[in-house]
Amino acid sequence: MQAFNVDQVRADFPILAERVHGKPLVYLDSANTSQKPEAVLKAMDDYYRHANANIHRATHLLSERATALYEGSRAKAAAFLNAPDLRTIVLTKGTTDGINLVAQSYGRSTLKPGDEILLTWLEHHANIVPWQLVAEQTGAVIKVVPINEAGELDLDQYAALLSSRTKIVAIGHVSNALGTINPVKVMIAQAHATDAVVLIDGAQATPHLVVDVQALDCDFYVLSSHKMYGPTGTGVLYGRAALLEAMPPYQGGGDMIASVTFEKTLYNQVPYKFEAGTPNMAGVVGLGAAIDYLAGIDRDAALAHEDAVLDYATAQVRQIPGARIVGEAKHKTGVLSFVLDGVHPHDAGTIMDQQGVAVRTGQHCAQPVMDRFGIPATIRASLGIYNTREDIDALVRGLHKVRELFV
Ligand code: 7TS
Repeated sequence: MQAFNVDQVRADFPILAERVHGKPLVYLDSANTSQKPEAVLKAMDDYYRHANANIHRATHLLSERATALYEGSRAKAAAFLNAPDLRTIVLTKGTTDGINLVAQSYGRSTLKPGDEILLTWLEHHANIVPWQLVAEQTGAVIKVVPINEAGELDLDQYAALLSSRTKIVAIGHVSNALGTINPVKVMIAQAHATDAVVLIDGAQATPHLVVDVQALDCDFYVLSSHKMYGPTGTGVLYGRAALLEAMPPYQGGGDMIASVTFEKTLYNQVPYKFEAGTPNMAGVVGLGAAIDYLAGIDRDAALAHEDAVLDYATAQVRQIPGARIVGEAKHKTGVLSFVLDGVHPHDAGTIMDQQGVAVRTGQHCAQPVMDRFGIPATIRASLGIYNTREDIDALVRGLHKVRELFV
């Protein structure tokens, strides 16, 4: 493993050399989707050049290669999350897919009218809407843990909302809109004390934090490859083996069956029971390469670097007249959300783009968070391992330009 060197890391990401509108690209939208290192691009290209065939089926060499690569990525994902065994790793399309799987398979088969699903005000829509769908289908009721002015969960309210009626608790590990890191380990233990099953939405956590599902003791953990330097269209659902074994299939089709007759179909063992149809094999190979890439860097040092850039960004943006930071939790990572008095975030985004600075503006698929703070949208700068203080200086120059034009 190499010491963390941001210049070296930047050189691994070819797109960072791109120019946009004639300016060097300053990419501050990694919470939306991260950029991909050469190693990921190469692994996917190599897959199509040397191994492409359908997995688990044919007896020819290419199919064996494809299957070995696909299953190899499952093993890498298990190691990445410190999952106890390969049966607990379901390869999905991403976080949204993983949450819908759990809601429709586990939730729909176990929830009864009046049962409660506990969410938080910080959730991304992907960790709200699937639960609303299953609540409508089963008569379960959704409860929501409030947040304070800093954008932190109210843990007293969390404890008060947990009861014997609570069957599922679904919590984001890190908020995509504010960057708040939630104390999920203690929250999981509290939920287990009332026998609730806990799903952690790790979409914004795995790009930054080292995650150990056994240490967390969660029941389900979901992530998206594309936010952690892998390709789009792939992700991971970790599930406790006993739960996955007992859950009905989510989708039916090829590869998830043991035998099919018109009278009765027997399902394949986990995790294959949940992987119907031809999966995104090249994407899964890319996910494996992204995990290898992260394994090759000192992640503690990478996080320290990202946090130092976030602290710098916070201090710099605070000095801009009329700027107000939204979300000032004690424990944060990766995200700086703010508003500028007198400027609509979308206008700011457009002016920033013309200067080569890519930020996201809007409600970030977390409308309840915006509603909580009484604002329609924020400007969000989100960080990856490749961002630098120079990127933040460009952000700040861009924001001064925005103020010149609008204020
Ligand atoms: N959960 C969280 C916490 C997220 O941040 C996102 C995507 C999702 C779930 C959904 O992930 P997907 O890969 O299935 O789409 N978040 C964002 C964002 O912050 N900006 O764009 C997408």
